Amino acid sequence: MDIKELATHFRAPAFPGCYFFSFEGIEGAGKSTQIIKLKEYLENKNFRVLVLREPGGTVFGEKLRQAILNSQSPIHPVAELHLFASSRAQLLQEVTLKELGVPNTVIIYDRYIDSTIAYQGVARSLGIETVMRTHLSFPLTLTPHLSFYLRIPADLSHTRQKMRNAPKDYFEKQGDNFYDKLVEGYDRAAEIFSDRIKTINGNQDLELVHQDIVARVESLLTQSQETSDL
Ligand code: T5A
Repeated sequence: MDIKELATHFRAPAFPGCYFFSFEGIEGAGKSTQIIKLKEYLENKNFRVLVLREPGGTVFGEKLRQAILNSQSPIHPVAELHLFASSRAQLLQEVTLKELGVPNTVIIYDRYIDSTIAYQGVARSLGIETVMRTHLSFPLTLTPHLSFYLRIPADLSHTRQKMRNAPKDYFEKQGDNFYDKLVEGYDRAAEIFSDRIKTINGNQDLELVHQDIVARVESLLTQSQETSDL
């Protein structure tokens, strides 16, 4: 099976009137900032919005998050891959699938499988195919309806990280080359999942970023409405 064929095994959950979105990008791309703005926008349209983060979102997932991001010693890339996939499977099963059964719900993930493709698949050199194969069992085959990849260059990530002035976590300690590979990894993911992943310029005023995201969301909502009217 090649990558294109592997990609056909992944699909969005079918809960009419409910949506699953994810935000992607390197550190400082603006994911958390834009998630807050999109949540508010959708709540004003009377959606029930839940924000979940990866790794994390469940008691088990938060333990994994602490173990990875606070690690003082190197973690083998294969171990990283399986730890992130474990947190993801638990979150999908314990929270996401249940909550999407409640009408009018939108689930927003702060990072999902495209992070694993970029970080473990490309930057850690495990290969995109390896990451996709690890996700072939349900519920890991579920994908968001739309993923917003906030694209910024590596040097802007460093500038924004410095401005935040917080202690560096496990991945933030990696060098420039690592961040260039992450951008390459996300670009590859956006090519493979071109219907789902929307690349947004994250290096513009945050209101303009928000407007680009809202335009994509509105287009999906209109399309879903037209389909349900048929
Ligand atoms: N990971 C995760 C993997 O390796 N594999 C996986 O499968 C998964 C799921 C998680 C780490 O785990 C790794 C990747 C990560 O290293 P995290 O803390 O969840 O870490 O994620 P981070 O990316 O580290 O979160 P950040 O807070 O750094 O980035 P955000 O959320 O993208 O950025 P945000 O919104 O906090 O903004 C950063 C700063 O920039 C400003 C904001 O005000 C803020 O100060 N900003 C802008 N400034 C100007 N213009 C704009 N348009 C701006 N947008 C934001």
